[in-house]
Amino acid sequence: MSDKQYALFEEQQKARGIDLEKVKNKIKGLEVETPSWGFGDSGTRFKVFEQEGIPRDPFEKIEDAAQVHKFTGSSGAAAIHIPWDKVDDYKALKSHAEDHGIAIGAVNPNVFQDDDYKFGSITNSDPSIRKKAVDHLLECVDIAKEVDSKAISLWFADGTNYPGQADFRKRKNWMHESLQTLYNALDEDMRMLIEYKFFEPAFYHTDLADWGMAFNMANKLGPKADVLVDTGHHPQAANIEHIVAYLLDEKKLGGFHFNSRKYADDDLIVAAHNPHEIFLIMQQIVAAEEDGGDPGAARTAGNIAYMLDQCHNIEPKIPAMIRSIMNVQNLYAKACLVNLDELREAQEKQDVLWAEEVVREAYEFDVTPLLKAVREEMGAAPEPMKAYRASGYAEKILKRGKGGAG
Ligand code: AOS
Ligand code: ZN
Ligand code: ZN
Ligand code: ZN
Repeated sequence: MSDKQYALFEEQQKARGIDLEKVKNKIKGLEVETPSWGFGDSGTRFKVFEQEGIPRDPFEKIEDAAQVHKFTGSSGAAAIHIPWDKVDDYKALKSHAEDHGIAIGAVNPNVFQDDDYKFGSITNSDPSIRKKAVDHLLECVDIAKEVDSKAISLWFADGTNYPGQADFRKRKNWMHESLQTLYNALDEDMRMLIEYKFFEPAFYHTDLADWGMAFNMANKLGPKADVLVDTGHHPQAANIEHIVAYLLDEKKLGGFHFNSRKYADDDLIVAAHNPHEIFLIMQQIVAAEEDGGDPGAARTAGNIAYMLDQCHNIEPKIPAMIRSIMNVQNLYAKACLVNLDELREAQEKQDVLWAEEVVREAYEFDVTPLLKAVREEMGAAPEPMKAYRASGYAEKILKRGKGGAG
């Protein structure tokens, strides 16, 4: 049955001038990292509901992340968060990941959970606290080198709650100084991804509030620094695909934290609420990839670190990750179906409705047969959610009990 559906789909796309083999290869090349912290117990400031079967340590988090890869074939790395994932032997963690068929992805320093960081970490007016934070960043670079990760992923809670509380300009300079120290410690083939967020936990100002500030910082630091776009970190109605296109053109788009939100930084399953937005983001990426020959050409998909950053506080973690990966693939696949020649022509003719239609047409295709075919060819499960459900893994991990790692 699936063969028949795929044959029909193939015929339909051929007639539109779409090279499906190329599309398939692009989808196969799309890797989305899972966050180790997304497998632990998490919640809101009101309640953390403990689930049964939560990993008890970083090793078990890696095992769960490997399940996501096993069924989707597209999530070959898991990002770690230090000290949440602190272990005595990082080499052992790396080989544990490899034994389970995945790699360690981005290393995320944590400079927001100690009491010392109440008034900031790398922007704190107290030099000894800035030093403590920078030392932790440097420790994370060492860890990255040990686990052979090429990316340090940075998010800072630093900010203030009240006007007058601190000096914005001083803090900006402390931020630069601290990040420069981190930058200098990176090997040539490593990079740092700078994430921005406009509010929370600070509610008046955040030191890296938007993409412009992160971009400026990354530019000042140099080629090893890029911007990380978390889809939940913008004011409502921000045009994220425009930001993405801008950063692509500047060759400063380092990666993504994918999630969806309705109100704030809700960290829900990606595309649960914003499928069209993710599609339009992907469309900008695909278009930039295809413009590869131009001087303003974007990075290829392989150089963008696609990551999930989600907090599943009521749903089981592993299938929520699988669903998220499937949603990203679905929307990327649709983006690959935009007929770019037609789009260019419509744009040149300034035909507003035609251009809009060319983009919309791709979004409206059902890409299920295509994704099933791709997964089959990759040796993954054609229907990952069903396959995971049938695998018995969810039942097997119940023996871990409650009270797993946070
Ligand atoms: C926080 O809002 C950021 O999205 C971080 O990327 C991430 O969620 C955090 O580092 C994990 O707590
Ligand atoms: Zn994030
Ligand atoms: Zn988020
Ligand atoms: Zn966030």
